[in-house]
Amino acid sequence: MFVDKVLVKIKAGDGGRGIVSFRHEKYVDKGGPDGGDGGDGGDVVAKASNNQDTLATYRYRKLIKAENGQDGGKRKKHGKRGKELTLDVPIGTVITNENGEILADFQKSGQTAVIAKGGKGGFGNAHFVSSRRQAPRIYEKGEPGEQLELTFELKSIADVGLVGLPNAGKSTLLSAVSNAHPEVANYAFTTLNPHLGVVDIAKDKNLLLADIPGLIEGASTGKGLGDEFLRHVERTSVLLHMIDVYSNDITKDYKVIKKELSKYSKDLAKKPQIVAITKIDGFDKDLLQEQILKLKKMLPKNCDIFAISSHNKEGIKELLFELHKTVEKQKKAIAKKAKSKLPVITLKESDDKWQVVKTGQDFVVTGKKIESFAKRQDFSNQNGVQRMRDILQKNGVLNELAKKGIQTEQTIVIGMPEIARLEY
Ligand SMILES: Nc1nc2c(ncn2[C@@H]2O[C@H](COP(=O)(O)OP(=O)(O)OP(=O)(O)O)[C@@H](O)[C@H]2O)c(=O)[nH]1
Ligand SMILES: [Mg+2]
Repeated sequence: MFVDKVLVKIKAGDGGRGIVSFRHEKYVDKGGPDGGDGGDGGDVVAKASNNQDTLATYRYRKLIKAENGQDGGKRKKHGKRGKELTLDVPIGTVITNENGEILADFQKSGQTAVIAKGGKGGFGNAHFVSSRRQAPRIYEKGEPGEQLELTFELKSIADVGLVGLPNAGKSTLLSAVSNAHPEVANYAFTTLNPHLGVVDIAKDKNLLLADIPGLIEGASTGKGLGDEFLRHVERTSVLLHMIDVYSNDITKDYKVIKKELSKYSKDLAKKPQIVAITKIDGFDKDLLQEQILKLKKMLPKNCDIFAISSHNKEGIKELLFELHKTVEKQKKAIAKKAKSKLPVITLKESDDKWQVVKTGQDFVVTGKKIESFAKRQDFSNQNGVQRMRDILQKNGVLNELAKKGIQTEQTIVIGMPEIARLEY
């Protein structure tokens, strides 16, 4: 089976906790604090690889986890950082989060993107020594690693997408030139699912063709089989637009498909296109020239027309040669533009920003930095509560709470969903 869309649960490693520890020295009753920091949790990284053709390996993996950071140790020993987990995905994979935001869009081998960030390790008590605080018992927990439900979608596995009206001869071409055996019949909508076929062009050179169901006028509004399967050719390098030579109105056939493509997406309509007039075996030569002329008037200057027959292989070699040339050119252009490290998605707001909202009796404080800090504190420990209070004070949150009318003993909730609560 050809798997092209999977939902994957990903968990980056948690940060290790910092510890509270004091030096043991022979003649000193209680030595200085020496609790080490926890190590950071491992990130989950996706990487485009030529060795993967499908997303099948992710189909049955319930939760993919990177390693946690280790806790800090005595004698200021820093916990080991969790190992990064790399997931190989095929080129053409697009990764989106729950909100449909694109985290990565892989276009060439070796590209990487961090898709879930590991949590920061917590500080151990050695970190909190100051002139006023000689023997701190303060420590931080590790921050949990990001846990996300992501969609991996393989959009471009084919080089060439075959498009056209039903019965135009798309599947027949695929079966004539590739290793695929799609169903062929003399009626509309023979093909119900996309098929892929590999065409050998030369040694180590091949073309991947995608045959999809035929489109009809109104496909974008659900007519016929709709246009949802166009996503299988969205990422191809070139579209081969196939038109039946026996058509009564060849320009209309062309326009219908063109319109449906642009209704699906402007980018798809702009993709390089080659036109093939099909089934020319046994068709009158003069009439064929007329059909070609009619079409030429419609097409942009640089768009080639090929007259082919899948039955007797006329024009096929030339067509495949041209398709291959166009695909190579497109791939080069795309690889040139692609960066090797994809940017990690940035939050729209700055990390320092926070808000206070009153909900019922509670005052809810949200903000990336404040929440991240709260996740590292141990609220069962008075020191953790005090540090949280200090940070709220330092960032002006306590002031804002006072302005919003908070009273003593009312509750401050950190995070939405709630991470912690403390009394004002
Ligand atoms: N004479 C002749 N007939 C052809 C040729 N190519 C396709 N046909 C015939 O045209 C009909 C439709 O072919 P298909 O390949 O199933 O067409 P399709 O575009 O895949 O159609 P859908 O899957 O319905 O969209 C079949 O009866 C084929 O035998 C050709 O080169 N010459
Ligand atoms: Mg077909």
